[in-house]
Amino acid sequence: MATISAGSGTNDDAPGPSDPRIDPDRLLATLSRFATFGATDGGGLNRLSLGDADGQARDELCAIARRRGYRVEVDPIGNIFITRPGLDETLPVVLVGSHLDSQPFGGRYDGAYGVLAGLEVLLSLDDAGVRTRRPVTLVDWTNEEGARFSPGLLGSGVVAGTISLADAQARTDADGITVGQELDRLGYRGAFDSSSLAVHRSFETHIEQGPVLERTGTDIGVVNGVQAIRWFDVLVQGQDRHAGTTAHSDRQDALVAAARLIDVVDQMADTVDEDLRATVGEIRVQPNSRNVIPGRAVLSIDLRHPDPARLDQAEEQLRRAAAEVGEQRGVRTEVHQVLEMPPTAFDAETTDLIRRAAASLGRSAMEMSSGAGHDSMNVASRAPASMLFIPCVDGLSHTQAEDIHDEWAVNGASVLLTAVRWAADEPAGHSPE
Ligand code: HGY
Ligand code: MN
Ligand code: MN
Repeated sequence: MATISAGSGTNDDAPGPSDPRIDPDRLLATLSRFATFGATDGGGLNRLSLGDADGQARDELCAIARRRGYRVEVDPIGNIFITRPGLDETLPVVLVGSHLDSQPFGGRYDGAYGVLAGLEVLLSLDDAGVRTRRPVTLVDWTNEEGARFSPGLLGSGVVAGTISLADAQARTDADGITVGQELDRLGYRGAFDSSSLAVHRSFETHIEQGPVLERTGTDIGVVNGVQAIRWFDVLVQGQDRHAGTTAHSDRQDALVAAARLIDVVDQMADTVDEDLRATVGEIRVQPNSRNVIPGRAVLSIDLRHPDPARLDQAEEQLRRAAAEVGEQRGVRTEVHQVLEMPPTAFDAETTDLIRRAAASLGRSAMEMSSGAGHDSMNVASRAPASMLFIPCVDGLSHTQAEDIHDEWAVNGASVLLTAVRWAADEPAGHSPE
């Protein structure tokens, strides 16, 4: 059980610092400012990883950090680590943060809230003149979403070792541009050795991206884990032919074959079980012309379930259906796995710190697991990690309609500040592992 020093970790002879508090106006103003980087007409964000808008957001974050005298380090996959020094720089850091990249027509808070609530924690410690025992490091993870460069969780995956740096830098977008080229273009191919970063505890703050907290009127989600994720690309190769001269019996129509597979994926909530989440989010058709029978189709598939055995079942059904459709429609099908994340159980002690921080501030809290994926899945493989959620309106996320209430934003940052301070002041000998 963590022993939490009530103090603030300052040296005894200095005048006592004031108790650090979140500055609500500053937090809300920062959220609004960052929502201008990649703002869409629909009130959301189009801030794809390593695009110009992501570059602007990254530059702004680093500029704020440098003005405050924090250490700014960038690793070779573009992850940004901003450190507020502690009394003892030899101790492992307390890590906060999330991601600044968004979905193509995503929301203003998915990821950005976690980065900017983490920034507000550092600024609040400054304002109160509090020097924590351990350094506190804020991270912006590269390409969490995987919308432009697949797979997602890319930057944290390199640090966790789930993908090599070379493979990650070589990933290409739909136009064949690589991650490495974009890192160079924006100036974010750094040299910091993030694999050597020693982390005492990690706290990621995020919107729930689901309806439970709002529906139950609960302030804080204390997240104990994340369900398993598996992504696939399915290639369907037929033959493009003239739409007017080719009898249906002579067709090898890749799009019709793909449509059969989309139906199979949609039925998996019945054929596997109702807790399975199976989605075909993307289809790329070639040549994509009205009067050409499509010769090629590529589907993106996202499968999630708390139990990996159920994902095995879903994967087996997908592979069997692809083979059968290939036979029936005279097309070649290939199923390629592009991401595999096992279910994650967060560190119990770190999770308990969040629970107790919420209680100390009189905030209601409930324990929950996450349906959405997060970089903390990768962090948890290297350090004691956990997450805290705030509600979002109607549980909406990955849409421009994503929204939060100001009070929710402030509650989450306040609980984060308390948990971070306690963790950062845990005795040097305390090793949560
Ligand atoms: O896909 C996810 O679960 C995350 O929101 N990127
Ligand atoms: Mn996110
Ligand atoms: Mn997301």
